[in-house]
Amino acid sequence: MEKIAFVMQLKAGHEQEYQQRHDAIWPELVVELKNAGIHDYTIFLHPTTLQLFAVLKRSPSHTMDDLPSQPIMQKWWQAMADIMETNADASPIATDLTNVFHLD
Ligand code: RM4
Repeated sequence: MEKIAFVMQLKAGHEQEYQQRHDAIWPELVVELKNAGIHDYTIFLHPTTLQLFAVLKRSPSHTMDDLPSQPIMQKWWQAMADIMETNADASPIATDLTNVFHLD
């Protein structure tokens, strides 16, 4: 199981809205993410920079690379685009992080 982390960016003034939308995450999106081999997916919000720190585990046979072409993923990204910094296709701008330390 591989653990990866990346950072996204929330737009100012949308902290509560971001929380509420994830509290009500679509069950079909959860199924899609799990089917892609994702487990133990957490997003933390930085209180002042509004960076969204995401960390997740993925199975060796994960299909995360196919997620951007899945209709439910595209629909979620479209629905989130008003409160996140996004690319032209509405996917969130995400910067992959380098793992520099781990303690089991
Ligand atoms: C985030 C963002 C990510 C998605 C999670 C569930 O706000 O859209 O791409 O994986 O939600």
